[in-house]
Amino acid sequence: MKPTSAIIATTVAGALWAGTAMAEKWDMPMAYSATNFHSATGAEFAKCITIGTGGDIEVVTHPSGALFKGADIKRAIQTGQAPIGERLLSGHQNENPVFGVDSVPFLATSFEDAAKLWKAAKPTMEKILLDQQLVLLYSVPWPPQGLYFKKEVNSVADMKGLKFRSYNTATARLAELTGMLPVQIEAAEISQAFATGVAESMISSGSTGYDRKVWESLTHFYEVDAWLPRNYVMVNKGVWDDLSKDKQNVIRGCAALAEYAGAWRAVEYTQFTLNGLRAGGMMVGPAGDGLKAELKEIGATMSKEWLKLAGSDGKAIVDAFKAMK
Ligand code: PCA
Repeated sequence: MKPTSAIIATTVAGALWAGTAMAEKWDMPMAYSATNFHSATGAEFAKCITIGTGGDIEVVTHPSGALFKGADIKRAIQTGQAPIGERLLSGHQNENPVFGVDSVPFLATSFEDAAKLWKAAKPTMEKILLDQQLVLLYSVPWPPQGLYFKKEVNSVADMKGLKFRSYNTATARLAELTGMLPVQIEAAEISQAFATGVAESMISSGSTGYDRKVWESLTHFYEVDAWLPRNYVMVNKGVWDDLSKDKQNVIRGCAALAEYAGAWRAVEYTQFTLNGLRAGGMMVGPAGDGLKAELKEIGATMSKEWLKLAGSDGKAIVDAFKAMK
């Protein structure tokens, strides 16, 4: 480069830099498909921050596990590889059983109860996450969890030996207790897992089955309403502490809106996606009484196991939740 063009290039770069000196880009990894209601809520949350900070913080969402896979998102934020992101809360149940409070079978089985359980659990979750250098921003439930199969199932005996896609410790344990073979697979990868026979059954919401078009491989969805797990959005504590109070307030405001909008969408999405499964040719309906009774028994075993593992923190959350009912 000739000296004059080098000077011009430096000056132009300097001018651009001065114009955007305050702007920061925050990449926000998310694990679920772009069309999913959690991802839609996250995209609006991102826009709210960008608008609310006058463009000083531009949040860019990366759904479908495109930037980090679901299982890697929390660590990426803790280590500062990404400033902000969303993950399934109970995905960390293996680190601390308390994270799995929303996946205790038949503890909270409606949107209303799931909201109460979250209210009871939130202060403890905030504290645990803060100790891990993470600030909790908002959390949104998934619709109730039901069972997917590629055949009619009327009892636990019918489930024996099936390859079962799990997404956390509770779902893997459910597989063990029903004689199925658990294989942990991220939602982003389940269409392929079902198509290739790596998995042939799962517990999830109608939403995830709809997002991943599982009617291409599966035939039955039994509404069990076993639990309503939650996603949550977290920000790295160092990044958070470096923000001005004004910016923190904007982000808190956007988070409160997102939590409200996300919870509303979750309810709307429930019937919409169950109808979508039907339109795809699947049988969608409640589990039979016999199967339900067997699942309740397995749920009781899992609840006992969870309470033992989650200790006094777990018990305090469950007691606080029961007091709200
Ligand atoms: N969908 C997510 C978690 C719970 C749900 O409904 C999944 O299956 O991975």
